[in-house]
Amino acid sequence: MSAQTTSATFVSIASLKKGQQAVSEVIETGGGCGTTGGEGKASCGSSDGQGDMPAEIWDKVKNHPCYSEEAHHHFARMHVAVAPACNIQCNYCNRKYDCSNESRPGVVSQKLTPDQAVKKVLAVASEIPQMTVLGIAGPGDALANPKKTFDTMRQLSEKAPDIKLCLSTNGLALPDQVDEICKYNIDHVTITINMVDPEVGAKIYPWIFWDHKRVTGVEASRILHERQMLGLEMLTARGVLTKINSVLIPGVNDEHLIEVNREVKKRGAFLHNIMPLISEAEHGTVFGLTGQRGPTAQELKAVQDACMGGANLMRHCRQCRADAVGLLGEDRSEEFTLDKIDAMGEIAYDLDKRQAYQAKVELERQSQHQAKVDALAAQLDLENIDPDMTVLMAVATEGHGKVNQHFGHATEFQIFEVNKDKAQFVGHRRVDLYCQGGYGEDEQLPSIVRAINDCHAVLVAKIGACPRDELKAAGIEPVDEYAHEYIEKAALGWFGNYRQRIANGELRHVPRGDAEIRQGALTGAVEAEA
Ligand code: CLF
Ligand code: SF4
Repeated sequence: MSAQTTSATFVSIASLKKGQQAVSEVIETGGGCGTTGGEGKASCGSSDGQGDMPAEIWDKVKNHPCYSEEAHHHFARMHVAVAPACNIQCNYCNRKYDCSNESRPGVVSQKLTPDQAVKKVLAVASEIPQMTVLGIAGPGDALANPKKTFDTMRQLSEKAPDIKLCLSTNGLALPDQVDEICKYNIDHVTITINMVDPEVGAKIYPWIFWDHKRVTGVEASRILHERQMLGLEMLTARGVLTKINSVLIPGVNDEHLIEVNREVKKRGAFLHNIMPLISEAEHGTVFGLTGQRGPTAQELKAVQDACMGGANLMRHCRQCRADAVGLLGEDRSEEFTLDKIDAMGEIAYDLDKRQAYQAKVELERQSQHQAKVDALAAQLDLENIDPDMTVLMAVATEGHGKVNQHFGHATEFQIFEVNKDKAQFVGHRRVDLYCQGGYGEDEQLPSIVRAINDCHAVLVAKIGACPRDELKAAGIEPVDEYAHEYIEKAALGWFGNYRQRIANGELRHVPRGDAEIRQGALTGAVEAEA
């Protein structure tokens, strides 16, 4: 039976809770958020600020939108697609498929030479001063294309010294390239690690290209695994911050990712990013064609929650295109095509202007943090209300950490887990655009509801009567009273009011169901542009 057609939940939450205990028992404690990995915080350096993190580490993560959840509301990243080749095959990858409205790894509209890439970075940096990080993430493997990757990095370390350099790799070539990585001050390296057991790996990787030949089966995964672990240990020893990306494939490596989390934590990984498998037949991947499904929202969260206590978790990944530009969750790559960059003429790299802008962003970020602290302090203890009551809330935002987007303009909702002691980002949900050409598209509403069906409320800057009614009918409260407030302040404000209404007998708290993780391109957005 195809995995796509079964409704079975592969991830048993009860069994994962047992796994979590195992993680806590086995892991030796690392040094907080140091280079030796942290303690299962939701996202290192997130909304709790520097905390106990050493200053030199905080300096590396505070403006990196992937390494700090808080930073991702304010700072942008860009990728340059200079690395087309790959040295392994993953069953979830097909780099031939491209759609300009598709957001997932391996997808790219224009491949670049290093010189074109450098020009593009300088152009973007002059237009988007909050762009702080340049990453090379494919469309193949950054380190399977070492000449192109390091030529780009070398030029940028000279011409744009304030931009942090970052790369992403499957790890096969990593041990051979650690010296080059350090030579160009590439402070952030992501390794995709989906298994630590080659038997599991054989279900994900049909082959690798190693020692001038193709190796298949369990042997291929054994070699890949050993190279990944060695590369990770070498980077940790050199003080490079490492993030591990793992693709959650239901029925293949779901519970196994707890062991992956434990092993990478032991070897000094700074962050662990557990992402849902994206799998559609139209992508032409092995998993897409064989009907292997991705996880539901609850299955993803169950594995992530079970890993709390291991390496720090990243939950705000947007599974970016290899040519993405902008804040995570937005994509401005269409504004920076090669012909548009050529039309810009000579590009001036104005470091002072960039630094002045980033200082302003830092102030905004501090006021967001203070607003959250104040909102938490204002939460009341209420009689007859479970002090542990926790809800999920969806938020429409276009950045700056505020509730500042109309319901109809959202192509994703950020998901916050809220109780009286926290308002914490725990994920995002992509949705088709509701408002198309100035009109609400009611056919999109059921899919939007399914995407946020586990939420009690949705915070928006504005919402029309029709979606408002449909959301209410589905048991999700539409909330526009907190338009343009900081997200955590708004979420805690609504939650305090919600608890009060329950205490007054106006409402009954009812748990919500599961939600769908949106697969494939955002078709609504395509139609809107047509
Ligand atoms: Fe790019 Fe990756 Fe660097 Fe970030 S992305 S190379 S660490 S700058 Fe970030 Fe995008 Fe997720 Fe990657 S949201 S896919 S984790
Ligand atoms: Fe595709 Fe990356 Fe896997 Fe290579 S390592 S096959 S580029 S997903």
